[in-house]
Amino acid sequence: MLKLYDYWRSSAAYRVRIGLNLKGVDYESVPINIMPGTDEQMREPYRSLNPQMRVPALETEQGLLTQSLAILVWLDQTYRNHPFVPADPWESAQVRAFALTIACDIHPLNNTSVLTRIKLEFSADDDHVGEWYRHWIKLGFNALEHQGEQRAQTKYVFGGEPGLADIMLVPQMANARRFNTDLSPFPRLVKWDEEARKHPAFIKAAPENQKDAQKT
Ligand SMILES: N[C@@H](CCC(=O)N[C@@H](CS)C(=O)NCC(=O)O)C(=O)O
Repeated sequence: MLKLYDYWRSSAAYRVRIGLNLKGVDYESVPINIMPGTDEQMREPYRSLNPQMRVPALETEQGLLTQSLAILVWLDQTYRNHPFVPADPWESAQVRAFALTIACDIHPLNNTSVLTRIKLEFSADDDHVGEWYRHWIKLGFNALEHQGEQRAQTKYVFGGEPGLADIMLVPQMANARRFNTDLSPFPRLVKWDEEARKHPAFIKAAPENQKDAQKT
């Protein structure tokens, strides 16, 4: 069985949990506590297993996979039911652009290690950290909301079934709510997120429904 090195509050791991559930693939979740101060991702035995020292990582029959987007592509190519991206090259590029805005332009700037560094090395207090966090979300969400306005209204981000864009959006919206981001300028994103969170694959993947939730 696949083994997912996971953390309930990790939005990157949340993406992979949704992907696994949409494909209907059984997996074992192995929690790695990344809370600052505990930092299991930086300690043995996880550090040797995944020198990147981040979650998620997926243990497969062929070896360990890291990076949530690479894992999602592998899942999509390995399990052909419920495709995550459309077959059409133009449409699939739109979906990937949406996903990469979150994966490359928002998430890396708001990662735990980045927040810890601006606190410890640059004396940012909690208010500054919150401002920093919300700043990058607002910039990225502005682009996604504006691009969404150019398209017809759809149930999910790119059509009638949830795909890669929804897999990326829902965890990022959870982060945005956690840091009290004003989401009123992003009505389409809010609507898509609300819709996706009713889907069983997304419910099962939700942070509060993980075995390590709130205990750590
Ligand atoms: N680009 C990576 C990001 C992985 C990542 O940064 N995960 C965070 C949790 S969401 C983490 O493990 N952080 C630990 C740290 O920053 O020390 C991916 O998409 O998998």
